[in-house]
Amino acid sequence: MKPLTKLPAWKALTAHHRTIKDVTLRDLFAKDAKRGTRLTASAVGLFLDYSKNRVTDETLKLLFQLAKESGLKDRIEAMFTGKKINITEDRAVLHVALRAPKNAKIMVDGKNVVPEVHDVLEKMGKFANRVRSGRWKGYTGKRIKNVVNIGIGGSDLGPVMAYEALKHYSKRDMTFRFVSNVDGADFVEATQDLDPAETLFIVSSKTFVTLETMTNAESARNWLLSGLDGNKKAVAKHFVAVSTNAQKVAVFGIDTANMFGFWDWVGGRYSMDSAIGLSTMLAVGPENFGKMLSGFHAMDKHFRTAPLEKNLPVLMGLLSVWYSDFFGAQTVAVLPYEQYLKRFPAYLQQLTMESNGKHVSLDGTKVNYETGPIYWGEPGTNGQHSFYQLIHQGTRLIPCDFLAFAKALTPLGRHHDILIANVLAQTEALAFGKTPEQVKAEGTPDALIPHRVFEGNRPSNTLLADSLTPETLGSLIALYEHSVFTQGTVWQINSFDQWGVELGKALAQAIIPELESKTPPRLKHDSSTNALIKRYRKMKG
Ligand code: G6Q
Repeated sequence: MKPLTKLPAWKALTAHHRTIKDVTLRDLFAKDAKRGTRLTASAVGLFLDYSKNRVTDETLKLLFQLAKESGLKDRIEAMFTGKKINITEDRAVLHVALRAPKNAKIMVDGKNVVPEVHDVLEKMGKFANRVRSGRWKGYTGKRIKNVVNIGIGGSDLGPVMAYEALKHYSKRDMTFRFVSNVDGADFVEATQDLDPAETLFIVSSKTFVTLETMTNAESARNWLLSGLDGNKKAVAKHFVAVSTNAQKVAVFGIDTANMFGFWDWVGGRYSMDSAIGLSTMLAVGPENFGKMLSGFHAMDKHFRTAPLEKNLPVLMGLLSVWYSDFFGAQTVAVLPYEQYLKRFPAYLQQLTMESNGKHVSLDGTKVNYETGPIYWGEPGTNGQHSFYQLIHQGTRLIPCDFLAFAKALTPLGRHHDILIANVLAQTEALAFGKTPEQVKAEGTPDALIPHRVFEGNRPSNTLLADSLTPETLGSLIALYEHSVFTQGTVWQINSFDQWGVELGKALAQAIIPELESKTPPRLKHDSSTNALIKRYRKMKG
């Protein structure tokens, strides 16, 4: 594979950018009355309007050409057929197998992995039904009313996002909490009003060695035992595990009969529809969980089979490359106009930035172009009253993804029309702005005109779906997963490892004993770290 910047399409895009960088969306729309309906695509219930992007037909042609020259179709096939595309960890990347139908066949090392996936789903379903119906009893015979998921990173962000997103479908007489941070406040606040006799902990950890999760799991066990007269037998009734490491699970004291497994070909941030989603299933039931998986699968099929020009993840991924590498955009804002998606931007931050925050290409050479942009966002309309100012009138270009649903899950008077009017108004204002002439015509004093001008030409995507169902949620997440894949493929990076989180972990392990030691430790860090350690030791007393 040629380096990215040597590909003909890249060179052509560089030249093309010079001709288009000053073209405005106002002009593009004025010249093409059909632009707003033409530059759209839809699949599996998601409608994408990408007309308010700074692209022409030529731009799109070149971006598709770039995808072709990057071997995107082959890479997609390599992922879906279980090739070990995570080359730094020598692993297949098969989150798509987690939502494949029972009769599908996906081979890893000569073995079809789909039956195992469905075995685990079935086991999860039986367990979820027992807990939800009250047949699974706690140690004292009380039914389980509270579920606390303990996990971090990929073992937390997906579950908490999905719980919030699907709360409308959840069992309201049960309480769900999520503990991730090693900051004790997280555990204490999550459990302070819970009765141990009615509480089930799910310890979710692929490796079962993660410092934060194991520290929280220990505290959970102590909390449970001190609330249940210290009888260790209680652990089996109040703890289950989601892990790939049966040995460590057994050492912790959890009956491996109550362990739900997954596989090394599921990356943490791609694991929410594996057993890591057990808390989601407990909340919304196996049937809704299945519907969510079918939504994921529908998008998988679309990504694998649709032509590039109509392929939603490809379109969104290529647009992100266009802004990151040619317009120098540093970030992408994701703005859901749906309160239930309040944790969606946080979830996407891990998915996108852990996947594509890489500085070397697959062959280990340092890249000479920008890779993964910073993803961020908050639900609308709240963001409008805080950071949108900078998007509208700041000096930076911030491409935005607006997400909206035609039907509210909780209709309330005029709320939904008002909400949707706002999302449409924002995309319109960003694209077309307000000229000095328009501002003047409103009677604005001359001195104030520059302050009240909106330059416009701020690009956005609008994603519209019918309503936030489990299926739609699945499709939406898969859309972003595959957009990330498209971007990573163009950038020739490995989107599936995360070595960048290792160094800090290792250094923390060295510092813990230095903070805890009774006698002053011999410190060998830099002068800043040494001084901070000394200061902390003194301050904590
Ligand atoms: C995700 C990462 C990371 C991981 C956590 C938790 O892709 O691998 O966020 O999910 O570090 O790991 P464990 O599940 O092993 O505890």
